[in-house]
This record gives sequence, structure tokens and C-alpha cells, in this order.
Amino acid sequence: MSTDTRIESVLAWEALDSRGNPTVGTEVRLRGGGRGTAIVPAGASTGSHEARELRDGGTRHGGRGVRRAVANVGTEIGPAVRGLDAADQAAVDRIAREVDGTADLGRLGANAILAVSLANQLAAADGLREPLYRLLGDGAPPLLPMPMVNIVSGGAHAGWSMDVQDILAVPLGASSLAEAIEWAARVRRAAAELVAARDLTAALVADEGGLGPPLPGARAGLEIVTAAIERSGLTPLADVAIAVDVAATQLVGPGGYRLGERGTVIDSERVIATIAEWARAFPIVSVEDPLGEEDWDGWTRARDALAGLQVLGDDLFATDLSRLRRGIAAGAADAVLVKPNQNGTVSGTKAVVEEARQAGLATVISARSGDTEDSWLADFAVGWRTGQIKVGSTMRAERTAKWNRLLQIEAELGGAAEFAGRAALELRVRAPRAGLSRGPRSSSAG
Ligand code: 2PG
Ligand code: MG
Repeated sequence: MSTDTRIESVLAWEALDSRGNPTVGTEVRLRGGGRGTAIVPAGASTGSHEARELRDGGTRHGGRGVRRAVANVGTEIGPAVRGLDAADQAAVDRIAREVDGTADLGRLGANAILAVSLANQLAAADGLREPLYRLLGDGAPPLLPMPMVNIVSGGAHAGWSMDVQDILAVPLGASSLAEAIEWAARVRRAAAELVAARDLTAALVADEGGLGPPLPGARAGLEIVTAAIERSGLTPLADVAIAVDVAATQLVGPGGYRLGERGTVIDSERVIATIAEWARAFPIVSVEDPLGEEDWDGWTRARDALAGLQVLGDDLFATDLSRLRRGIAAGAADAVLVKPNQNGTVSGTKAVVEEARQAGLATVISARSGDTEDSWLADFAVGWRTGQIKVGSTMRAERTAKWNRLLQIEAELGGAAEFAGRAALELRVRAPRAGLSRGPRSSSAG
């Protein structure tokens, strides 16, 4: 294999994601022999400002087929990037965007463009014989991220068994990625035991490998996860804290948000007050999408009212630079969720990470609820030093693919491995709560 990193060929096919829905797989081959393969993920609770994936419609796969996107790689994107230097990721992404010609990449499909962009990045690393995280790091030291691990799921990921979408464990007190994963797995097992003790099915898993028991609301889920932390012999908050993804865009309906007891509709102020109540009763350190994607004023008020929590924007920002800038100007959030397929290209996603960092926002790189066996997201987290990562629970192979890759990188780096630890969150939380570094607060669960 020579180090000629010019693109020789691009092949695409229709693959499946972890929900069994079609998605785009792509292989990029370089003249010197380097190769990269990527299969793109897809969300269920998608924001309306995401780059637009192309679906076929019709009857195949219930309309979700991606044959048109695959064909677009063969007829338009592939020919346009052939001969370019794969090591110049920005140039490859720029050409792919130009060929599409639309702002949301909807003509050729963001799924088609991201597949080529990712496969190109992987091929470049292979061609240059560098681990992907090293190439992405561009000289910066690698950083293992603090995981956010799904324990109890609801919303669109679990047939609406609970109103909020994710209740996650954040192993704040762990001193390595490996310890963080072990603690999270322990909490996941303890939560399953608690759910089973209530005569609810604990063996069935939701889309991201979390438990999906039917619960009356978020409080019940928060009680289970807090109790599971204690049952694991760990201290809530000091060892393992909780993150919540309200996924509130999904809760918006006529007259407000459907949050709380089934059917109740409340306004933004009441949503913020409800989250503040949860934060007083449970060891919560991060809240994602507390409000809907268009509720900009609400977000600014939420960030003020929830000082001490990391207020994290997913649908609000949609990994889009202009929305992120608007959010920074409005003081709408402390952190941005980073999903490559919301953006559409590797370099576009990187620009969002860099902009956030410059503005002092934390970055949480994230998988999708419909994900694939690929592990590149782990390398992106480490190379770009995102500090935090969310990929679902500690089971289901599309989830463990990312954890296992992080564990491999940590082992490879040995003593030189730097783990983000609690600083990943603490540095960003504007008014750290008294308990955050010192130990548990009182909890209503027991
Ligand atoms: C989210 C993601 C991942 P989805 O909302 O943060 O959990 O879900 O991929 O369905 O948008
Ligand atoms: Mg989310």
C-alpha cells in the first residue's frame, strides 16, 4: 500500500440500521490502497432543522428505502469527488455540498453525502496508516470522553412508555473510561432488577438498549435510576449522576407541552419549574432539550432558572452552525449535542464543535436511536476532544461498538490516556451546586 490518498472509487449500497430501517452504506477506496467503510445512522426524534435524508417513498420498506440516495452516490457524488485527495476532508465535503446545491442537502440526500464524507475520512486514516482519532486530533492529545449512558428510555424510543425520552447515568466520579463503563453497566443491571421487582418486564430493551417499562412519568424513572445507583453501592451525584433528555420538541402540541401525568398540557414556565423540582429531588447534572426547538425565549429563561445544570441543546441546534450562533448570542444553552448526520458532513460537524468550544460551550457527541455497527463516533469523540459522549445503553451491539472502541483506545494509550472525568461537566456548569463535587444530596428515592 502506498500513501497515495487520492480517491479511486466510491461504492454505495442499501444497508440496515439497528431498527431494521434502510440506510446508506458507502466504501471509499484510495489509489494507494487505503479504504474506508461507513454506514450512516438515523434518528427517530428528529428535529426539523436537521440536514434532510432522502427516502424513496412507495411501498418498499414502508417508504423508507434509500435506493435513490444510493444511486446519487453512484451518479453524482462519487464522480464529483473521484481524484480528490481524501486527506483534504474539507475539500471533499465542499465538493459534495456544491454538487447537492441545497442548504439542507435534500436534493441528493444528507444520508448519501454523510456516507461519502465519513467513508472518505476513514479511508484517509487508513491510507495514511494513522488511527482515526489521531488523524482527527491533528496534533491535539487524545481525550477519552465522559459517557452519558441510557438506563431508562421513554418517548419515541420506547413506544411512549414514559413521557421523557432518556434518563441516563453519568459516572462523574469514575477515574477512567473503563471504570465509567463498569459503573454504568452496574447501574443498568440494578435498574433492571428494580424494574423486575415491580413486576414490570425488564428483559425487553428500548431502541438504545435502555429499559422501557411503562411508567406514569419522569419522576418514576428518576426514582428507579437513583435507587439503582444506590443499589450498585455507588453514591448518587458524587459517583454517578443523572442526565435527562426531555426531547421536548416531541411533546409540543396544541396549547403547550404534554409533560407530566398523561394528557396534561403545560406551558414553558411550568416545564422549567417541573425540571427544577426534579433537580432538587434527584442527582441531575444535565438536561437536554428541556423545551421545543423553536422556543428560543423559553430556552434562555430555562438556562437562567436551571443554573447548576448543564442545559444541552439537541433539536434546538441540530448541529447547525447558524443555529448554534443564534443560541450562543441568546445564552440559550451550556452545551451542544453533536450528531454528524444532523449536519451532513464531517467538516461541517467539526466546525460546530470548534465554534462551541470557542464560545465556552461543552460538546456532547451523540449516536442516533437508529444506529449502526460502526464505531467511528468513538474516534471522533477522542480526536476532537468533545469531553462527553452519548451512545445509548451498555447493551445492543450498535451501542457496544462505540463503548468497545473507546475501551480499545484507552487500552492502546495505556498510561498516557487522559479521561475527561467530571471536569467535562463541571467546567461548563455556571453555578456549580454545592453537592456536585462533594457528595450526595438528599433524594426522595430510596
Ligand atoms: C436524541 C437521540 C439520541 P434520536 O434525541 O438525543 O438519543 O435520539 O436519534 O431519535 O434523535
Ligand atoms: Mg436528544
